[in-house]
Amino acid sequence: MPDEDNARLTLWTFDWVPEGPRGFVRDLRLRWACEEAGLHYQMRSVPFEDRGPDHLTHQPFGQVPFLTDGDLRIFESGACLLHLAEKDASLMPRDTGSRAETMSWVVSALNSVEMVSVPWWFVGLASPPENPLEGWLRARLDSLERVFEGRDWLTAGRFTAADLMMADVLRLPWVRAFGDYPATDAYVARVCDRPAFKTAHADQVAFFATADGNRARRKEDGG
Ligand SMILES: N[C@@H](CCC(=O)N[C@@H](CS)C(=O)NCC(=O)O)C(=O)O
Repeated sequence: MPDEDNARLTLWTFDWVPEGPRGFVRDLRLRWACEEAGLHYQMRSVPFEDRGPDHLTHQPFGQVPFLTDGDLRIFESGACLLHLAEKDASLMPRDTGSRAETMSWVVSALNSVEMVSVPWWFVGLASPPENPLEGWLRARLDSLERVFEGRDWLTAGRFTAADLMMADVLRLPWVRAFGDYPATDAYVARVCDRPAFKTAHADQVAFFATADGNRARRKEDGG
């Protein structure tokens, strides 16, 4: 939960983004994890338009999210999520086998699914007659469909950080629209129906809406 007074955990995002990505900026993964685990955190932002040296010392690619936890600095949403997950068994099971599975699925969401879905989407923006990455994405989504036909959650028989990351990668509307995947659709709907996701999503949308207001006021003031 956001807590300006007691949080040593700070999640960083941009001070503003255009309307399209709102609700999808990857700081949502970290907000969501904190909400699931009841961790106190505060939000801080770096300029979207002017990515300065201080930002680059936290995130070498000038991206978000990153976090600070006391003196500790972590970047990459996967690394940040794993750090947060270690704080609470609701996100990271304590038994060795389930921990290993949870970590495997978190990394696979990023390195086997998002690693394909993002380039596929990017190539598609140019509307080529055929997207050469379509077969690659289809193979990944077909495999996942078979997984979700057999279980409600990726590991441990319950929600973990693995589901958070996988659902966040899969919930993008253009990924959902890619094909007919009923078991995956049901999985994504199940994971995103969690109150913690809804809070994190609403908070992010509100954060950027406030940023719009602040921008408009600065413009009025001639800033
Ligand atoms: N692999 C990075 C990707 C981060 C990323 O793409 N962040 C987007 C916002 S969701 C961003 O900063 N975009 C601006 C840019 O790439 O310049 C992670 O998972 O943290």
